[in-house]
Amino acid sequence: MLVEAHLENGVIQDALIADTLYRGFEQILEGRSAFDMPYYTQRICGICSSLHGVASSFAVEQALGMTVPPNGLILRNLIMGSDFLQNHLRHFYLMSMPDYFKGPDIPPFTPHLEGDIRLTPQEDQRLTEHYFNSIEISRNAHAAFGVFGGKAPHGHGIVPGGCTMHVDADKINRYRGYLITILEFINNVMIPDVEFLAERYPEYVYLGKGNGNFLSVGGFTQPDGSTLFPHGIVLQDNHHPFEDRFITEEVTTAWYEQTGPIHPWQEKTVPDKNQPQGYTWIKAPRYQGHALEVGPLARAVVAKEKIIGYGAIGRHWSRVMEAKKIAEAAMIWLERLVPGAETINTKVEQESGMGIGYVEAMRGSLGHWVKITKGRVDHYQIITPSTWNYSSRDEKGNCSVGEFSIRGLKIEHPELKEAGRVIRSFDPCFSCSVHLIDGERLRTLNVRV
Ligand code: NFE
Repeated sequence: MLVEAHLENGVIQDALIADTLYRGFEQILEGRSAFDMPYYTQRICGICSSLHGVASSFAVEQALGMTVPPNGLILRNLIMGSDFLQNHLRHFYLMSMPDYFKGPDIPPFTPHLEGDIRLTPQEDQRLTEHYFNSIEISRNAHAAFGVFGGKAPHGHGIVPGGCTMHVDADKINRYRGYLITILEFINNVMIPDVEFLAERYPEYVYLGKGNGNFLSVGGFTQPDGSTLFPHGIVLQDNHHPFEDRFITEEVTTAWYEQTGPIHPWQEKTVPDKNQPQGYTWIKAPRYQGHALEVGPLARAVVAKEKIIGYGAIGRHWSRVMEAKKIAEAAMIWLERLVPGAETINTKVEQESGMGIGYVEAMRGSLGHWVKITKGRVDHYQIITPSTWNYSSRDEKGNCSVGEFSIRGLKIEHPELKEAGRVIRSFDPCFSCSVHLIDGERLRTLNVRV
């Protein structure tokens, strides 16, 4: 991920945020068996794998007329739930918290990002301990994923038609044992920690807010058809129902063969590194022309739940509270599993069709669109959450929420720490590093994301 920030008098005037890796999964999937989609698409990413597995399963099930038994739906929710929990624990403690406390003088805390640490040495020590405890707890979340998913990441249990794993009392108890440790940690450590940060860094509850437009496509479908996360759109405080037909993607400033704004059914993904206006591999999804924010804060806004602010720590607070909500829901899902009942139904109504799979992933709304002919994939399109949050500029010059959120930010620290704090609050999926190029002094600053 590359962030190019333009500063004047210490204030970010504008920023371009680019992804320098080409994904190419749309081409990889063409011509393959529709039933293999959860296995391929989970490889898009290691931190949100199960969500791609379930989104692709939903899409294939809709295309081929498949029905998932209640146990299968609940098992998938338990797999996705544990995947969310490992993600939220790791993102909060390992990726974001180091922006706000000083760890010991050893890797991975060195080199320290100097400046604006407002904690006492005792408080630094306490958060360092929580940092290491969170690794243990997030490992429990991955172990819970493995109970019903076979392994984590890239679980084998998720398939079109349900989940391959059988349900018995031993597995329920194993999952519950892991979940209890996670819920205790969330309640006793993680929630107090995020509230402590909000208290010590109060302006960051608001700094880095987005453009006021939010999306949730709905997530964690339950056997009665309800979803734990509702779907909807919020445009400047006005709530609207979400409709697939209003989604477009365009590539005006991305490295692809040019098309206008177009729905994913018609879209093609043809890379072209020579596009004169190109600066990134990220396309530009829009909803009725609007760039939208997705993720835990967006889900809370769409659901009309409590939030504490629209800025960087506001996002972290919503993420932590969401972890609690998911862990509590998982306790109930465990009660609803029926040992011995079927978990999968592979009966298909037809061999060809079109299907859409929507899920809420950790970072926000995820969509898969598939056209299948005689059991093989004809066309596949994927829009991931980070594509929404960090899209390229569109034909009207409108930027993503991610670029918008750091405009106007006052910078006092040489490593652009303020911008890093805001960028990381979206939990961007580009692994490794952000490279900040200081144009005046012509040096590149590498900052962990
Ligand atoms: Ni690579 Fe993912 C999530 C998906 S991309 S982490 O959450 O889909 O934003």
